[in-house]
Amino acid sequence: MKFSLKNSLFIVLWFGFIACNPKEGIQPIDKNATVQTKALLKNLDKIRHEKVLFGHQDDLAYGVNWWDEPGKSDVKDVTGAYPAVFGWEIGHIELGKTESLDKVSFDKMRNWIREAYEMGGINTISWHLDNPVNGKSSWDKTVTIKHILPNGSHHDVFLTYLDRLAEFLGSLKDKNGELIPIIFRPWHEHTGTWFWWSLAFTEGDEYAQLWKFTVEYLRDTKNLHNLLFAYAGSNTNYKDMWPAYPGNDFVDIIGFDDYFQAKTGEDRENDIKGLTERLVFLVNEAEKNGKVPAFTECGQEALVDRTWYTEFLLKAMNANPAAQRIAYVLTWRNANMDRDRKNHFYAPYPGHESVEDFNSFKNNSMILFSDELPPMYK
Ligand code: BMA
Repeated sequence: MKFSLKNSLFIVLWFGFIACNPKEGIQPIDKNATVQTKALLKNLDKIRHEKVLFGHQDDLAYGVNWWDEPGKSDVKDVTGAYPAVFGWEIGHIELGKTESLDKVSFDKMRNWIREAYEMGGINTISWHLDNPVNGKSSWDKTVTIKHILPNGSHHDVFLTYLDRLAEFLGSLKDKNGELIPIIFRPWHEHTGTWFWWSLAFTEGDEYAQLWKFTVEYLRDTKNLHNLLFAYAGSNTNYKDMWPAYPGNDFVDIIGFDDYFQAKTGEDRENDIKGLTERLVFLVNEAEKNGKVPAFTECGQEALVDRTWYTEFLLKAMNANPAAQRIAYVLTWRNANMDRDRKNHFYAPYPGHESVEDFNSFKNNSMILFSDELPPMYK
């Protein structure tokens, strides 16, 4: 092409068009998000139209019959592949402790997060933090949020908690010293009534204020640019998520958490229908707002229903094309039965009766584990 004023004007206009074109793809709420963080959101939004990524909480840290063994994972032991999404829990980071509320060493967790990232996987973090006002656990049910907001009696304690959280999030780096993208999912299940940050213990828009404060503090005060913010209610009163929504400038991913008891016959069918309905609602709302929908926590404790993965979860997703458009589904942790809780596991482990069903789930063409995951950070 000959270089002329007309041509250069054309080039300038063309690049301007690309830069401003909304079709360019979804962008994180953090304009200064790292390149990898931006790519992750874009790729999640792209892949969800064809695939659903499988995730598991604390997968590399422990399993039903093992604790802290390099390379081990219950999911990998039964399917040959690691999950695509790795969930981590950092409750007690706010207290300056070296171990989480589930007794996982934070130093080791940092390494596992790096391991997951370096195999191409996705890390998401939840935070069951203690109550900054009275020192009780997450499951304390007292009015708290208004006391930790700016001008509240315990705002300074809350800032100390956020500082410790930020230090951890900012310490998650790959071998080149670059920050690892994290889907951060604070203040979850607020539509339920079991955590102190529940909507039940707030007035007006206090919850949204807490959410916005958290985002701004981490992003703008602490300059953390490796975070995607996931906003997730619970199946309980899930529609309350929308009146409480902090707004499109403060959320990247929208989801909800949902757990299922083993049931039979019509009750089971109704539960499946209910899940499809909630997923469809979630996906439609997320899409209307230009956000990525995800099934941020789920499972059936101890997999009493041996075909839960294919006959329940997959069936509920396959019942409606909208329900299939979630980016990932994360099942909860496989607690170690000697050191922690017994029968508190959500993925099968070697010898469990649902191994075969779980492998059929993995082999479904819609479901992706780490072995089939395309590059998510480019
Ligand atoms: C809960 C249970 C608890 C755990 C908490 C945070 O749902 O698994 O045992 O302490 O999550 O991981």
